[in-house]
Amino acid sequence: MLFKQLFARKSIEVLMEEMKGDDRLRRALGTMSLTSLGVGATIGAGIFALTGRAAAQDAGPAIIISFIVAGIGCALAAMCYAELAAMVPVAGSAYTYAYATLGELFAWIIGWDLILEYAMGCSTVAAAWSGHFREFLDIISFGAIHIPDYLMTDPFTAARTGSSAWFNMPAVLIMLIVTAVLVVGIRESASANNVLVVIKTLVVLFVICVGLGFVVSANWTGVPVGERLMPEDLLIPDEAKAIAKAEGITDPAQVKARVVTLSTQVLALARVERERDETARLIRAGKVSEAEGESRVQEVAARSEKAFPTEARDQEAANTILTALHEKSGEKRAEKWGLLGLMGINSWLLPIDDACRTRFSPYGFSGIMLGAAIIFFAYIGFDSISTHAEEAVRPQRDVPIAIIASLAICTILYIAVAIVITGLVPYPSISFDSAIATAFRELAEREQSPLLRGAAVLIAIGALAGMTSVLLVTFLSQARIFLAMARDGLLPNGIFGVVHPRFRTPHKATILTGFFICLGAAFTPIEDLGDMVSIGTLMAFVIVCAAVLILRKTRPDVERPFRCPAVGIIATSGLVLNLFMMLFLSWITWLRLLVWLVVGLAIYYFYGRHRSAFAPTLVREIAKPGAPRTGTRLDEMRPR
Ligand code: ALA
Repeated sequence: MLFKQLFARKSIEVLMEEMKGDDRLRRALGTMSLTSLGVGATIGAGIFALTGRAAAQDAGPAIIISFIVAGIGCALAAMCYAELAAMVPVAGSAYTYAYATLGELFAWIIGWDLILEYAMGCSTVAAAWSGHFREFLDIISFGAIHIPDYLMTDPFTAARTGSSAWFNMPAVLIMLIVTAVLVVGIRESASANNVLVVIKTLVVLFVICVGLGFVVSANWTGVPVGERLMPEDLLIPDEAKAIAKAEGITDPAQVKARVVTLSTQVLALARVERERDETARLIRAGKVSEAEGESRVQEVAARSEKAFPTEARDQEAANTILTALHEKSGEKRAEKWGLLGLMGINSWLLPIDDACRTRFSPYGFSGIMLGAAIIFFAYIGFDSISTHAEEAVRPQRDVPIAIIASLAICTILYIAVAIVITGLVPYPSISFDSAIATAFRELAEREQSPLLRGAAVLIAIGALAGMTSVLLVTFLSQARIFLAMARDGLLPNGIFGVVHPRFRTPHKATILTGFFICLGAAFTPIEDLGDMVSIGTLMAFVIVCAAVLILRKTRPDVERPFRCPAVGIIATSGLVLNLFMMLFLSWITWLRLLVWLVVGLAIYYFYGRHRSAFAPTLVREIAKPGAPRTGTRLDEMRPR
């Protein structure tokens, strides 16, 4: 019986029947509002914050290609989303599609997985919001207002850089505000969202237009490969801290200063060494002459020599750290290969990397793919339109158009921003936390230009507005999915299905979810959160592509107002490309995904399967004389 329930599918007819109830959401959103929702949920932390890290340490200027790759993965999935959203235009998104195609167990898995995309996505965006808030205060107060470091980040990130911290306070504050707004109700918030979307889109256009005037082409193709950041560089602060301790330094400020000095010196030495290794490889491969190789090494030495250690004590310390880095580099570099490293596939890909390593793509093919997997986060959100299908005026027409339009707008803007940011700043120096705002602030300082300073303020405001709208729409989408799951009995209806009598919002679910989002934002490193969100969403996209293929076979009869063109090619390529991007994420991210899914399955086993509308007890009740007809709304079948 259980087996039957696990694969029980909610028929499309039942889904459509459910749409007719009185308690459905009001249909008020047209194509423009839906597209605006999509853009609202998409442009945010990914482009304003995560792009910096991925460009600096994963892909280099080739992050531009990473954006194209991730954009293609999303476009393929978007076509599949569009077909399903037009066919099954009810709230719940991929969760509902999975219920209709793959059965209850998969529906639960995807619903649980979507929590990673939406709720954990909010934590990530809130953490990035915090970095921009500090940048904003810094610029407008000329450095006078400064939130202490220990209230700006989570303890784990602080520990990685040799300091300590309590929690990320601004991230918690913005989440508390967003939660309060959503509890009181922004059901009619389309216009507020439109305003935020206009602000952020204008700011992004402004960045592109103004930034293009200041790009230096040498930043795309002139930074020596030896200057790239390597995974083992992350170990430098810890090693430097250990040396400071061994030197008897105890005062935290002095430890920090020593860590900064040693880190700069070690990086300068490591760069020359890496350029030497790289040119030796190229000489062996016959790609450059000995003389050309030597001049490349000299070029890097000249760029770095200012930072070389001069005192004997510093030289000894730097050499100790360099030796430790050499010892651990193999292990750290393998980690970067993600699951591919664990499977040993990196040994095939390494030669490909070497062959296509240039100053434009210093991290090779794997860097481009890893960059794509990370900045994939920036594209997340266009699919949240499908969670609002129930509120669309003409869902079968508007939802597919809005999904494709918002993705197209974001893709074009992202590629342009990537071109600008990597042209403004040499990639190893791009800020990890607030790439665009910091680049403009530094530009303003260099050019001594009040106008550019004003531009930096504008960008910080645009980034804050942008991320706030992502938080609002994403959190709202999470509530929609919980609502759909509660309606089906897979989550407690008393919490996730109830609506506040006055505010008409799912207040209990919002407060509970807001609490967990705050915890995530306060105490978890932003890159770990971002990677979890990316892997969760990629998995959702893979399932959606699979669902379209399955449904074409099992239900060819159902009307499809939008048909994904060349479905065999598009859905299959979407499935493969998104799966391939997943493989580049670290094994620890995979492990976390696995743990997350196991916890989800346990909840389904102990709770959901007993409460679902397909639970055997309920099915028996339905079969009794006088019970509701099969095919009536599932809500009516469930005991109240
Ligand atoms: N795509 C959204 C962002 O970048 C989640 O903030």
